[in-house]
Amino acid sequence: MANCLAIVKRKALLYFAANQALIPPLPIAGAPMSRLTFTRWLQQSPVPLPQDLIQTLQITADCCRNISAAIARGALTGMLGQAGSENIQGEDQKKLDVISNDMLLAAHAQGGHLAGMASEEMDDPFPVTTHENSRYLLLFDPLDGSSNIDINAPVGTIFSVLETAPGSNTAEVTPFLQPGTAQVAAGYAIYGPATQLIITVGHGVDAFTLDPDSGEFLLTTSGMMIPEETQEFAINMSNQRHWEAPVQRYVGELLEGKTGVRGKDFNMRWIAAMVADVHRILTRGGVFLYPLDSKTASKGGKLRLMYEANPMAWLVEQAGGAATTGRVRIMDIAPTGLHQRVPVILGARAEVERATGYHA
Ligand code: AFP
Repeated sequence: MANCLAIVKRKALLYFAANQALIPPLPIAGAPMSRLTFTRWLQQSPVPLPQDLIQTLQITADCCRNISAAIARGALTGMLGQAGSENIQGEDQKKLDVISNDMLLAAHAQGGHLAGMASEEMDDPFPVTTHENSRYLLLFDPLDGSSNIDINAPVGTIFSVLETAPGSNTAEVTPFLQPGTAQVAAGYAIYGPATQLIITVGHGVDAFTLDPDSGEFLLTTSGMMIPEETQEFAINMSNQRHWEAPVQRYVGELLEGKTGVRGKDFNMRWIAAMVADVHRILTRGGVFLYPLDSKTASKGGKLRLMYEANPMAWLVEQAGGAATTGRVRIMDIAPTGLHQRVPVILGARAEVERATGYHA
C-alpha cells in the first residue's frame, strides 16, 4: 500500500514538473504598499534642492536601475568576466565595470546638467560642456566590488556630488579636489537580492528599494541610524601580518572575546565589496576597517578617497557613526589627487573612536 502511494506521488510530481508552465504563478505576498517614490522624495526635500541637483540624482538613480538589470542578465548576455583592460589603478577591468561606467557617462553627458564627471575607471576627468552654467560634479565608482560579479555576490555603485563655480575648467583635476565636507549629495546603489539606493543630501540617510514591477525606487527606510554599540567587525584578516601596531591591538582585543578586555564576543563578516559591508553597518551596525598596511602604505591605503571613502564617510556620519583614517577624520582630508587612496575605519562611533584612539 505504502509502495502504491509512493508511485502515485511520484507520478503526480512528474506530471507537475512536465506541466510547470500550466501552473499559475503564486501571488506575490506583500505587494508594494503605497510608498514615496525617489522622484517625489527629491522634490519634497526639507531644504529644497536645486533643479540641476535633482536631475543629477534622478539620472544617477535611473542609471543604477539599468546597471542592476545589466548585472542580472550578465551570465545570459556573456557580460561576465574580464574586459582585457586595466584602469588607472593598474587593476583588471571587468566587462561590467566598463559598461556601468559608460552608462553613467552617456546618461549624464546627455542630461546636460553637470559640469563634469570623474570615475575610478578613467584616468582623467570627463568634462561636460553642454551648459555654461552647470556647476555640479559627479564622482563615482561605477561597480564597486566587481570581483564579486562572477560569483553572483553583491556589488554596488558609489557616488559623490560636489559643486564648482560655473565655467570652471572641468577637464582639469583642480575643481574636483574638494574635501568630503564639501559634498552636496552622496550615496550608493547595492545590487543584492534586492536593488537598493541609499542616499544623503545632508538631512540623514534614507533607503529606497527598487520595485521590479514599476521600475521605481520606493522609500523603505527613513533616517537610518548606526547603533553605538556593536559586536560585529569587518576586516580582511589575511592582511593581519601587514597591519600597524594600533590595528593589531584593536583587532586582537576583539578576537579575545568575553575573556579579554572587551568582555564580549565579536563576530566577523567580510563581503569584499565596500558597498555591501557599509550597507550591513548602516542596517544593523558594526565597524569596517581597511587600515594602512605595509602592502598599500606606498599608495596611501587601499580605498579611494574621492569616490569611495568620502561618500561612505558622509553617509556613516549622517547615520550617527564616525569615519577616520585612524589618524584624521576622512571628510577633513584636503585631497591632492583624483585617485588618491586612504586608510578607512568607519561605522559605530564608539568603535571608530577606540581604534582611532589607539593610533594617537
Ligand atoms: P574592486 O571594486 O576593485 O573589486 O575592489 C573592491 C574594494 O575596493 C572594496 O570595495 C573592498 O572593501 C575591497 O576592495 C576588498 O579588498 P580585498 O581584496 O582586500 O578583500
